[in-house]
Amino acid sequence: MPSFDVQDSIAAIASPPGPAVRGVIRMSGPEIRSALQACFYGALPDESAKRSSVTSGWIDVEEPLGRVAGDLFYWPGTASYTRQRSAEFHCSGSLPVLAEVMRTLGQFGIRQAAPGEFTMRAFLAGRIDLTRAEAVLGVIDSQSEREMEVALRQLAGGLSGPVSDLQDGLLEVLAEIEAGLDFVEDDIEFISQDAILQALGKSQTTIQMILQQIDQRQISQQIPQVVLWGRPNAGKSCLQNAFAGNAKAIVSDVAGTTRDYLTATTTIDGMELQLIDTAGTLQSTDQRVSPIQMLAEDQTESVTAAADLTILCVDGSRNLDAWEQQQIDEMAGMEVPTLLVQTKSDLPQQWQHPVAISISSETGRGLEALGKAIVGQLREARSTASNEMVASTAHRCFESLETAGQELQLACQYCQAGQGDEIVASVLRVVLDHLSAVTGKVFTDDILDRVFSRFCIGK
Ligand SMILES: Nc1nc2c(ncn2[C@@H]2O[C@H](COP(=O)(O)OP(=O)(O)OP(=O)(O)O)[C@@H](O)[C@H]2O)c(=O)[nH]1
Ligand SMILES: [Mg+2]
Repeated sequence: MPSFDVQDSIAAIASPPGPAVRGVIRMSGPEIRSALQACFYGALPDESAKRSSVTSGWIDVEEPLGRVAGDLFYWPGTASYTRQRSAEFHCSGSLPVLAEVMRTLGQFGIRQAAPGEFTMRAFLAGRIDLTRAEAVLGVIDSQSEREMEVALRQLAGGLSGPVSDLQDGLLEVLAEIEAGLDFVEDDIEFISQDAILQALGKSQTTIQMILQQIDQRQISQQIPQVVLWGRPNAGKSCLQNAFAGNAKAIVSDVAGTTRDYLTATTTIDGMELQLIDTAGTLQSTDQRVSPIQMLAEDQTESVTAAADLTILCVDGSRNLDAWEQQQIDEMAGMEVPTLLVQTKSDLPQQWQHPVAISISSETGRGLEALGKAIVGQLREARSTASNEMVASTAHRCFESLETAGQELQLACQYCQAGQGDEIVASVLRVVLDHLSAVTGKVFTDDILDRVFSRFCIGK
């Protein structure tokens, strides 16, 4: 549990656990200078220096180690991450050595930091807002390149920007309404009813947009889904097996082998994704569609609609049929981005198309290019789905934003009904409070506890 006392001095091993050549001990707080003066042997940088500096020396610890040599990075004033006097001692990465240094610092009044305490100090000092603090955690916690990307984007501003703009806009409206209230007797109107309604309406749209993005984020947080579809016998199952490697799907030259969709998780170019093999589509040319086939095709349609990307597999070794030609013609307008794959390129090819990616699951030819195209498409789709955010931020902010939206709606209604500026102003203050909870301008110990206790020690 993090401590909210920022006046005492803290230290923690900040290098990752496990054997490492270099170890780092991070310190922050007013007392670290006097503690270092007592135990660090080396030229401590001048306290009045404007910038951080590094100096070599050693820290005296108990025998048998005696002394631990290292480099001391020192931030004298408020230029540090926590805006407090801060330092890092870089030395041997051996855990017993680091533990000895921590013990020595403890003897000089520097206590072990709680999880997330450095980041919490940065937050309390106004260096970062809550969504960025959560982004720091997101970066630390990220399990994949994708999660890391989202967290880094949030760290760079993400949600803070739009919410701050929203606050600024509403504060301006509030200020004008309140100014009008002061001069109500002089009959001076600072802002017209129409202008208030327009500003509130605009803010409401922004809130709805952010809420929608949070919702979408929850969907897009899943592993991307890539669906293979096309005619029976096109080579979909072979392609899935070629990528997933574990020959999961049954393949045969009997058309209609796959009746249920099969999911395989695989990693292509560092991106984890789900490759879904579906039952081939008979529709329209074969009138004798069995109930099982119809069910299978319905399933194919629904997984295709929910996919992040689809791959239309078309057999290159035989002529295109009318249905395939139609799908290729309509590809550009499909709701889900679609790649065209020409399969069985090891056999004599019967058709050509400028955007088709030619592959052979048999020989492996073209699979690398297809992999790159898949990952490229998914990355592009993701970068346009802006404002993705760390799950904990989304979870924490959703309620505040939703309430802010409802209160704003109320303010609009009061305004429209001509209920008086006083009541509109009071509701707007409530809206602003809820928005402040998003960025952490208004926070409770409980929120801080929830956010920072999930960090690891040293961060
Ligand atoms: N020569 C060659 N044959 C292939 C290739 N890919 C698939 N095949 C053959 O094509 C036939 C159909 O392959 P599948 O992967 O089962 O086709 P599917 O699209 O899953 O078919 P359904 O499950 O019936 O919809 C099998 O006999 C495969 O061996 C390839 O790259 N080269
Ligand atoms: Mg199949």
